[in-house]
Amino acid sequence: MPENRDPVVHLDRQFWIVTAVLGVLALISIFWWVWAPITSIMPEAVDKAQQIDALFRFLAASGTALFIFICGYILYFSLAFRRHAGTPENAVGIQIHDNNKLEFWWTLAPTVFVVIMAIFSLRIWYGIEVAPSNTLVVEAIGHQWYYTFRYPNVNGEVKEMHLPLGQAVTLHVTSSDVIHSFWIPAMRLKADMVPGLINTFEFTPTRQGRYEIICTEFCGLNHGLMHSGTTVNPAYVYIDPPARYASWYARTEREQIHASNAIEAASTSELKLNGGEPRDGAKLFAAKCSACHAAGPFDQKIVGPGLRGVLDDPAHPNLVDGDKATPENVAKILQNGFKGSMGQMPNQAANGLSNKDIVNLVAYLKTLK
Ligand code: HEC
Ligand SMILES: [Cu+2]
Repeated sequence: MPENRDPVVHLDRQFWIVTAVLGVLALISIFWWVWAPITSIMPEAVDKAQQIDALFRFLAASGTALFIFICGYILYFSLAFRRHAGTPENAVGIQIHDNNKLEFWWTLAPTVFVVIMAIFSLRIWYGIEVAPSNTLVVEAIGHQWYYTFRYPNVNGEVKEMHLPLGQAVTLHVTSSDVIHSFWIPAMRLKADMVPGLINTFEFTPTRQGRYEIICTEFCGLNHGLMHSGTTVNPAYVYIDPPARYASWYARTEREQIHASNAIEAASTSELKLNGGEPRDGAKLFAAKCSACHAAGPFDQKIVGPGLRGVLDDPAHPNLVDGDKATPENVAKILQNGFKGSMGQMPNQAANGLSNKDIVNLVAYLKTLK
């Protein structure tokens, strides 16, 4: 038996025929993915949906083509080089050592492919995550087991989500209790709703209509209700032509102001502010305030100003309503809300706060120095 001599392996005609067949199958799969009627199953309601579908087509096409080649060759080689009858059981197969040319190409090709994939994905991700200015800022908040939405200058939370066609939207997503997940299939956008954390999307609605919202994270017994298909809390996003959106917005702003006035009168009683528990306040802050307020400096604005030093900042001796920054006056803002140049600070009822909650929150805000 000749030793230490590289055997010459010829790829015969059969191999090239198999390769050609696999190539044709791969091409068919690529054409299928380029053509696949995704939008007849799920419409593309925002600009990002088109980009995400393009990425999906690219990934699915390249994945399927690779799958066909890899599985095809595994099958072919295991048949072509199987042990033939008559070969001794302990026979040793052909020993192949380095092949620099082959190794060079099988390193380079996947590297280039992965880099292309990364650039393609990152560009889309960047567009989803990074805010251009002058967008409509909407917040979606998960609850057990429904969603509410906040709009600039609208008091409290509303139950329906309306968006104007063609206007850029910044959507902040958070939760008031447990982790939910916010998914609008027609937008191809999904994010966890986490108490105390805000996930953000940027997109522009491009297609009018009513689209379903689905909670995709098991969030308790009635998780299944957080789906448009249910009759209890049907959750939809409506993409309206600008004029219809404007009239919905105007009506909602009016209705919400009315609702909160009624509650405001009931809650303007004086509070005793001593005995607050900062740790309870911190928890409340994470759950109910952090969607709009950072625990950072005043200029670190989310919807409202950052609240570090709200009671202890020589640069801001007064609160946004012009009153002195005292615990009593902060409590007053928490009770009554305040509408100023930045937007609407919701009142006690809209934020779902008990009097004790306010006392704890003020105690917590005092610790933010
Ligand atoms: C929907 C968003 C939103 C939520 C939720 C919210 N705030 Fe505000 N808050 C605002 C806005 C907007 C302002 C500023 C109003 C203005 O001046 O235009 C504000 C102002 C304030 C101020 C006055 C700050 C200053 O420097 O004068 C305090 C204090 C405050 N909020 C505390 C809270 C606390 C505590 C919570 C949680 C219970 C909370 N806010 C929840 C939007 C919000
Ligand atoms: Cu949920």
